[in-house]
Amino acid sequence: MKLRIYVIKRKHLIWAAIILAVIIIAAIIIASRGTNETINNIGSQYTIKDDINNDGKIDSIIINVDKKTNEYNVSVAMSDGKGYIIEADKTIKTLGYYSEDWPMHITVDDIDNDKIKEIVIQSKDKTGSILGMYKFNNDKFEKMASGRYSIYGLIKHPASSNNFVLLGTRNNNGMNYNLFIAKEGKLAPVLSTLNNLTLGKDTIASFIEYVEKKEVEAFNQIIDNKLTSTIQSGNFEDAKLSEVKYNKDGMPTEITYLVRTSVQSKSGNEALVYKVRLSLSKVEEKLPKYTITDLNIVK
Ligand SMILES: [Ca+2]
Ligand SMILES: [Ca+2]
Repeated sequence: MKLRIYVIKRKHLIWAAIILAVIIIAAIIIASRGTNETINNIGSQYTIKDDINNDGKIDSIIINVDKKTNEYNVSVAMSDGKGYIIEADKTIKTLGYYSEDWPMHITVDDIDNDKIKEIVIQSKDKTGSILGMYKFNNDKFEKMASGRYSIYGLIKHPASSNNFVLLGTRNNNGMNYNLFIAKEGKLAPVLSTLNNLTLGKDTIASFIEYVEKKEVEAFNQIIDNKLTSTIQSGNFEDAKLSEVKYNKDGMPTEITYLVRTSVQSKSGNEALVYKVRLSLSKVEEKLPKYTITDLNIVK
């Protein structure tokens, strides 16, 4: 009798171990899928599912790469069966070219708060980074913004009913940030100085400089030293401001960026994406200063 009880218990243990293993494997699969969705990098063919036109039904953004030219084509299949092509900017003339170390990155955001979601495409052409922002309006996709921008961000500020949009470029002096107010499908430049919305521009510029191995001394002052070993030498591609947290005065206290870079490896160039968290460290002459307090490689 005692022996029988022992056998049943052992069976239970084996089953418990099997169930535990299945749960762990499922958790790993779910966790890795979650990371992929956050990054949304696109290979040679990819579909993004989202409700663009706010009819409660899921639509598909279909991304294809021309096998001969490596050029991207992006179209949208709405749930009602209608299809739409997203046209490239007439000056830039392309939505971008695929490469393994710098694939297209698509963000779906309701930029102007009208419940219809806009499509933001970050990519590269033969000159460098390009960005296109498209709005579904009057039964077609219209260009809301486009240009040689390398940073995109959607900012929902607690003191404003309209969203702000950040479009940044990189120049010899660091980063150049342009802020816009998004309203009724249009982006209007923010003319008044929004001192507290520097969004850690100088800190992120120093980070990029450090990735490309310049300005090392200045960089030490704006990063928690134990984080520098995470950084690999590479080339900056583009970035996205992914999250902003505010204090009660509307001052950003924590800003998170996804920064895409390319690193050299034996098998060629590879994409490396950093998640960089900046925290407010001090305010100097009303300007907030930020240090890097967390840094992870997410791909
Ligand atoms: Ca829909
Ligand atoms: Ca919208």
